[in-house]
Amino acid sequence: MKKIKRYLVTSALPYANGPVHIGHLAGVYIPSDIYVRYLRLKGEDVLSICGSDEHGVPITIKARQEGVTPQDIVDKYHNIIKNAFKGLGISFDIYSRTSSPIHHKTASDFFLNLYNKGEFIEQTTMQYYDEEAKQFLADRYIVGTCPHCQNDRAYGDQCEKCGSTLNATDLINPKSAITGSVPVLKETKHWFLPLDKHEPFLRKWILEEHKEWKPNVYGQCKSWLDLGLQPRAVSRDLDWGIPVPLKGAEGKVLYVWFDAPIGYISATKELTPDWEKYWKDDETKLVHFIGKDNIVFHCIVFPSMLKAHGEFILPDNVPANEFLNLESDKISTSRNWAVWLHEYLEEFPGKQDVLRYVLCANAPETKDNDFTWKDFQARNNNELVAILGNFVNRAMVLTSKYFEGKVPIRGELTDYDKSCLDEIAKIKTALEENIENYKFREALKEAMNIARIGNKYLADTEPWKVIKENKERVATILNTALQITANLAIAIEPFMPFTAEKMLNLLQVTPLGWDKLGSPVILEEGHALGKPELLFEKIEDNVIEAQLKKLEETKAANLAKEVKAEPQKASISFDDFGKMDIRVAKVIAAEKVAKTKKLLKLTIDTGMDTRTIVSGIAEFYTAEEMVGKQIVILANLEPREIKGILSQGMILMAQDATGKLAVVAPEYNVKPGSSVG
Ligand code: B3M
Ligand code: ZN
Repeated sequence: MKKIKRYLVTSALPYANGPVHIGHLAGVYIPSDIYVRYLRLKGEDVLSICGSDEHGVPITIKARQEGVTPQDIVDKYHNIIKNAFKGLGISFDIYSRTSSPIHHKTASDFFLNLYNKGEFIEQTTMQYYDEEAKQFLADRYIVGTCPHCQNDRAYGDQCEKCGSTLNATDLINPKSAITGSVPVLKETKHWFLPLDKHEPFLRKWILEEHKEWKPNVYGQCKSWLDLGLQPRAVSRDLDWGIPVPLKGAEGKVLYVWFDAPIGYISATKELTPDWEKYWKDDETKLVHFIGKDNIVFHCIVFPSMLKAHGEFILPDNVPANEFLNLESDKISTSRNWAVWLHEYLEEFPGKQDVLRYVLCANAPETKDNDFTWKDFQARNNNELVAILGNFVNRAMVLTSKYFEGKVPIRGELTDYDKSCLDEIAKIKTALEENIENYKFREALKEAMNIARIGNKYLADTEPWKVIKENKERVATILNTALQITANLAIAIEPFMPFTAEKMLNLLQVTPLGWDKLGSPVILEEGHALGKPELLFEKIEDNVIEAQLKKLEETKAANLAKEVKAEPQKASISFDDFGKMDIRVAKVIAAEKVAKTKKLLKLTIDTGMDTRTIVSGIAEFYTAEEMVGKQIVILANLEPREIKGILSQGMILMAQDATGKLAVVAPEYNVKPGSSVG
């Protein structure tokens, strides 16, 4: 076994084209933060590296949609993401970005190093080109009809309707998403990393030497390797990214997946002049935390790049997680189906650890998992409040009540007291083993077991009863309970740093190192504690309902977007149109029609007369809202009786795909009776 002197821990660089959501957190950032906090507590030399991934086509698309520059987009999201991570206590040593000059230089040099060694091959391929926009089109910039399901909004790389992976040339009727024109195929030259050449090395390194990798990671690597690797382009025709540093390569940039992992190196460089120690010394353990869609890049492509370069170490492990779903649906940025971290922090102030706890307890470590708000509430109320918070609070309150808030004399421990404290020493070993093997859910369970032991200890020893006859024994009990509390404060720090800090405050001690965990004597007799305070509070039903309602609204909005407009009706003559008397009117009075849900009775001024119209809009407008509004009516519609009321005409309303109604009105007030046509 190789000796480990230091750790370099990287977390996937989030794309700066949207904020971070719970799926990212559960998959990557919470596990990596638990790991590095644990190592720091143990006094290890560790660097935690992350930053924004600011290149790639999706960012240019987003910029075009919003009518701003790609730099505007990445500036906006880089800051949102960076602040949100900080708010959740994700303790990166650096959160850098790939648009920084240091990264551009590092990535450029890396490319040149490989180029000069002849590690690339050059290939000319045919690529779609937009003659109007005078640019090559990335696959995402080509839309057309999917050859498999006939969806007419498929992209050049994928059909989102049927999920098939496509080549741009597979699309029927391809069109440029930039100008709408029909693209032409044109020759273009690119540089390729011949992964096939590195295959023998990769097979040995992964399949033989890293059998300990998680089955999902190992399995994915094996199937890639078994299929046989192909050369992969490391450049693109695009105007956003790091220019290919060669003559004659104008208009070409490094492919985002070539430059992004180099971002880990640039960020380390930016952080410390000692960066080479972390990247080039065999005694460094390099670990990449990523989501499952990044496995091939971190296990196959980046290691091939590092190997080709020759000076760098390779990752020791790549503990990728599976995906987290939200209320049984795939999390999706474009469909806004997510719980966004920056919104959570605003809506649940002071509850960072609740989210950290729930996402770790429910992390998709071995299979996809589901986040539900009900589970979030249940874990908070039944676990954090009822187990952790309850134990700590009882230990604190009883000490304050019987011993003026001072750690009481330890006295003689019974066998039972000793066995409880021994349990905690065992938990320490289990915790370490789990964390070091990237089993964070199990590790968290172990940490919580300390609180479970504490609760059971108090329930079994019943100090509130014993106090009547034997205060000395109660001193021993509470001393033991407080030692358990101190142990708990250490054990939960990697998972719930905010709570750990509060607990240190309650106990009035400075941070305790990991080596103290398992010790039966952490707090000294007579040591004065702080005032008891609750660590967690119950989350009520209405809070959860509000979150569920928000998701319902997202669903409705998505549905409205997806439903296409009704096809056009048969043509009518100009005469037919002329027969309709459409004019502006004003609502003078309105009331709900008794015993109906949908109907309002409106009294309106038509400029010609005052009349009554019954309209089915009560689900969308109240009677009060309607009074005073200008509306547009079809005045000469045959009168008819509705619920015993004679309705003379019809109000014109717009109706969207979900059935929602909106009143149609002139842009500014006009005289009632004005004709419309
Ligand atoms: N930005 C992909 C992602 O967020 C990518 C990770 C880069 S890590 C070098 O899924
Ligand atoms: Zn399709």
